[in-house]
Amino acid sequence: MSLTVVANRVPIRQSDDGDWVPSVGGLTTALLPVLRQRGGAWIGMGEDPALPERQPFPADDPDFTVRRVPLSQDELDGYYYGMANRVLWPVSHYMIQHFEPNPSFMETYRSVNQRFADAVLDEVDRSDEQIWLQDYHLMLAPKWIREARPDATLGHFWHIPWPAMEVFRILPWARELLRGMLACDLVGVHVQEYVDNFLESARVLLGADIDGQTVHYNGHATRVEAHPIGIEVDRFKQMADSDEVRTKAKQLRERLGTKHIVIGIDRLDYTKGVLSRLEAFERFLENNPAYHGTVSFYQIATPSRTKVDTYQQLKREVDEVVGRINGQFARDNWVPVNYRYRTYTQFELCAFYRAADAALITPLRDGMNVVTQEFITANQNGVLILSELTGAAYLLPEAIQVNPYDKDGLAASIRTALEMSPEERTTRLTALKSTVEGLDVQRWARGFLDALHA
Ligand code: ADQ
Repeated sequence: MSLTVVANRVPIRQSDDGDWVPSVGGLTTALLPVLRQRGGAWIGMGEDPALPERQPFPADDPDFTVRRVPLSQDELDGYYYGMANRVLWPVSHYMIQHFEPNPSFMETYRSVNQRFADAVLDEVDRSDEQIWLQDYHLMLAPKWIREARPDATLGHFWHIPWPAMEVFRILPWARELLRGMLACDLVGVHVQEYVDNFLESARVLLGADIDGQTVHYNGHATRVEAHPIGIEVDRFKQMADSDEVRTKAKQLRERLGTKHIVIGIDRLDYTKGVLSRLEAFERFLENNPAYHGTVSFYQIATPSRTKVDTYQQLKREVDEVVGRINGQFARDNWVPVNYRYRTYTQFELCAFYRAADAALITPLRDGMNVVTQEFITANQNGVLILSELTGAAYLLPEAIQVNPYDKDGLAASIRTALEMSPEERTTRLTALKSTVEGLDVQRWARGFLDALHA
C-alpha cells in the first residue's frame, strides 16, 4: 500500500553541488524510509523556486515523487504568515495576545488548502493508498479530499497542543476547521490531554457523538489517538558518543571555564519561554551571589519566522535582557549569559547537550518538545528542568518540573539542579533515557500508520 504525505514543507533540499538530498529533521527521517519502501508521494509547499513542481526521488533510482505546490507571495502571506503563524499557532498555544483574526488570512488558507487537496487528488489514483497530512497548516484539505474520494484512507497528525475547547472556540472559524479535520479516519496528537480537548471541541461545538475516542459526525467516524513523537535515538546516541562531539564538548567546557554549564536550546519563538527563562536566571544570580563566577548559561536560539513582527520584537527583547544581565553581573573572566542567535548542526548541538550540567527547557506551552529528548539521549549525567506546560512533561515525571511563569520557582530549580547528588542525577537520567528510547521516531511513524490501517 503506497503512502502520500502532505506537509507544509517538502523533505528535500538542494546541496552545494546542486543535487537534491533529504533535509534534516525528525519527520523526514521517520517518513522517507516508509516512502522508499512503499512508494507514493510527498506533497509540500516547497519554498525553493529551483525545486521542480514534480520530481521522482532519488533521481538515480526513484522510489517516490516529490511534488511542490507553488505559492505566490500573497498566498504565502495569508496562508502561512497569516493563518498558520498569527492565528492557529498563538491560539493553540494559549497565547491569545498574539492572535490576529484577519478574515483575509482564512480566505487564503481555504484556497491554499484546496490547492493541496487538488495536488493530492492528482497524485493518488487508488483508494487503497494511505494519505497522511501533517499539522495545523492543513486543517481543511481533508474535507475536500474526502468529498472527491469517499473511500480514501486519511490520517492527520497535529504536532502542537490541541487547546481546551473554550480556547479553541475563540477562533471565529472553529467549526469549519473542525469539520475539515473530521473528514479524517484518524487524528493523532502527542498526549491524552489533547485527545480529550479535541473530543470536547467536537462534542460541544458541532454536537458530534463521542464514543470512547471516536467522533461520529455527519455519517463519518474519526478516531482520535495519542501517538507521542520521538527522536532518532540511535543516531543521537552515536553522534553524542563520537570523538568529534566529545572533543567539542570538552573544548566548550574549557572555553567557558566555569564549574557549571546550564543550556537552553530553542527556535526563537514566544512559546518557548526564552525571555522568562533568562529572567529566572537573572533572579537566580540575584538570590545566589555565591554562584557568581561559577555558572555559565548558554542560550542558543535558532532564527524562526523572522518576517512576523512579534518574532522581531521578541528578538529585540531577548537581546536587551541578555545585555542587562551581563551588564550587571559579568566580571573579569566570567560572562554569565552566552547567547547565540543562529542555527547549528546536530553534531554541534550534541556537543552542547553533552557539555551541560543542566538543561532549562521551559516553554510557556509546547505540543511535545523534542529538544528535551535530544538532551536526555546525548547527555550523560545532567539534570533536566522541564516546563510542566509541555507534552513532554506528561511522559517525563523524573525531570524537575516547573511552572515557566513562576520566576522564583524556576530560579530555585536551577539551584536544586546544580546541588543534586550524583546518585539522584543518575537515577533520574536513567529513567528518562529509558522512556525516550521507547519513543523512537520510526516507531512513532509505524505506530500511526498501523493505527490508520486498522
Ligand atoms: P518545534 O516547535 O520546532 O516543533 P521542538 O520539538 O522543540 O519544536 O523541535 C525543535 C527542533 O529544532 C529540534 O530538533 C532542535 O534540535 C532543533 N533546533 C532548535 N534550536 C536549534 C538551533 N539553534 N540550531 C539547530 N537546530 C535547532 C513542533 C512542535 C513541538 C513538537 C515538534 C514535533 O511545536 O512541540 O515536539 O513539532 O512534533
